[in-house]
Amino acid sequence: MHKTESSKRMAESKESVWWKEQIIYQIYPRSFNDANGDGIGDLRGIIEKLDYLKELGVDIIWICPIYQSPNDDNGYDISDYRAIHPDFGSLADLEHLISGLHDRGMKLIMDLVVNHTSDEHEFFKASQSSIDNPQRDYYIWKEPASDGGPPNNWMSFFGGSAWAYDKSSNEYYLHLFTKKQPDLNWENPKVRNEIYDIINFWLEKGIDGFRMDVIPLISKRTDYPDAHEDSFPKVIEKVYSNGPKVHDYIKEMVSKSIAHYDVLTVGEGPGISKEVALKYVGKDRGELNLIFHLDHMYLGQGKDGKYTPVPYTLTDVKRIFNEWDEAIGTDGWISIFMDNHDFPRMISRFGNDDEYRVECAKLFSMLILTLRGTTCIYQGSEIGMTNVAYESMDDYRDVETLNFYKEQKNLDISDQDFLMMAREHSRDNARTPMQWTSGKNAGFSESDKCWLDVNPNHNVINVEACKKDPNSILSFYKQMIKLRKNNNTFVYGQYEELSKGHDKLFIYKRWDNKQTYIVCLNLSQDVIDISDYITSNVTCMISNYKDDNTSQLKAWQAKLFRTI
Ligand code: ISL
Ligand code: CA
Repeated sequence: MHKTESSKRMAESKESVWWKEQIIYQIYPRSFNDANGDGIGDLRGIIEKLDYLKELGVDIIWICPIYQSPNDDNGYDISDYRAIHPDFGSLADLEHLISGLHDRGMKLIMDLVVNHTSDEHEFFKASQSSIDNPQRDYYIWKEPASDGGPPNNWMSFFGGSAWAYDKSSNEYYLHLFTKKQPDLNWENPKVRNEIYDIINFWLEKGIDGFRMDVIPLISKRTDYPDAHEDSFPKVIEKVYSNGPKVHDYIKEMVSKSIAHYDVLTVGEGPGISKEVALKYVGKDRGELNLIFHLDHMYLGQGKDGKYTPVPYTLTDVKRIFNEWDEAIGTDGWISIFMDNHDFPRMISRFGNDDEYRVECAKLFSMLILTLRGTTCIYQGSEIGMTNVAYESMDDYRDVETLNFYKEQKNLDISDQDFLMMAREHSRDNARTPMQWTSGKNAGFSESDKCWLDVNPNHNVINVEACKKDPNSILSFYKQMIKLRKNNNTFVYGQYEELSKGHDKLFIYKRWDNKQTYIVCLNLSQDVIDISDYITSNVTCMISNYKDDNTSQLKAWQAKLFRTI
């Protein structure tokens, strides 16, 4: 072998790691599949669907928190990190799930929520019990401001002050999320060691990594400055996230736990801008493997977040993808996704979930499977699930929706308008039960009542119907997943948008020294000529329409070309 060739191979193999090439599938366990008929999805329910997931072609399953929790925020408020919530099953069920996945060559990553605990966690109970308790400084306690009010003007992600008053000690504790999610004090080395023990406990069970909830929030600016930014995402970025010790903490966490295992770490990155991202995921940083940045997800959030909306366009979405690709390239790594359990359904938000629902769902699958980064598919996207339009606020369960509803008067929104906004923005849009069949409860549960009502459109949108139709969204996902997995150009290849500035087209090139692909997406209902973009000899590999006229894109048409 030539020297150059062998060194090139070495470079390639150094570059190639499983978590770049594999595909993540996110499961919201309460809503995936209910095996025991109590109306709540569970681990046995997931186990029943492992062959479905294998057939889809995904590799890494991320499951949202399944630990013991009073469920103020559906498991993101943990009261015992080493116990499985009985709603979901037992530790034995989890072990069964791990082996079921491993037997199929798949992996499991769990949610690690360690910026905060539940207020029902033993640590917080001790901490709150008295100012002199040795665990008092496991959390962040502050004296009132001079007027007796909260120590500063920080707002919770879910509305209202981020400080809760504790009468018995006349102090406030910090909770960036709900009052029942007090923030841990990472300045305290004892807290950090407790957390590393928890991480090691789960790694020893043989899981394949973690999705780390709000990881850039763990280090606080300990002078607690007031926030003056003009949008909530900016407050997150400039005031809550990227605190002075965040990288020391992540490095320490990795060296004391993660580094001893071949596992994947995905940081959820609220407030991680493209300017600082490489500090978290840069190849040689010894921190995280990849992040979910939220720039495109936070589009449209104004002063207090999603319920004080500001306008944005699809050009902003493209710009964000472009800028992130440029900032990261192959120096670090990100995930590509367009929805999760915290945001509306991707086709309802960015596309057309009505007349062109099928075309749109296929188009967005092509988008998330051909950009540079590890694709993460949220459960239900593979069958084109949509937002739900509940009749009344009584049908909503999400604490964010309900808290902002309480705050609605301050936000100057009428009752009817709030319901309309909830239909557009509520996290429950993404949390309705998975639609397996057109039957009772969409085949999700035998129960008479599910924890959150199923979307009535399950009579049309469901897995069973997709399986019968060779042109279904599900079948398109399978083809796209196969295509990506057989062509590493989509993983490692370079990226460039060819349609910059166009407000309807998103056309880009992915290439390396072996192949060039051109992805053509029409993010509108107009028929658009694309002959200017397809200059060389090309062959169409897949399209979401039957016809193959290379010079035109129909409404929400998506075509993938290979140059020959
Ligand atoms: O949900 C959001 C906006 O509606 C986000 O701002 C979200 O709160 C943020 O990305 C953090 O999310 C994560 O931590 C939260 C939890 O509620 C979310 O479900 C989780 O993904 C607190 O643990
Ligand atoms: Ca159940």
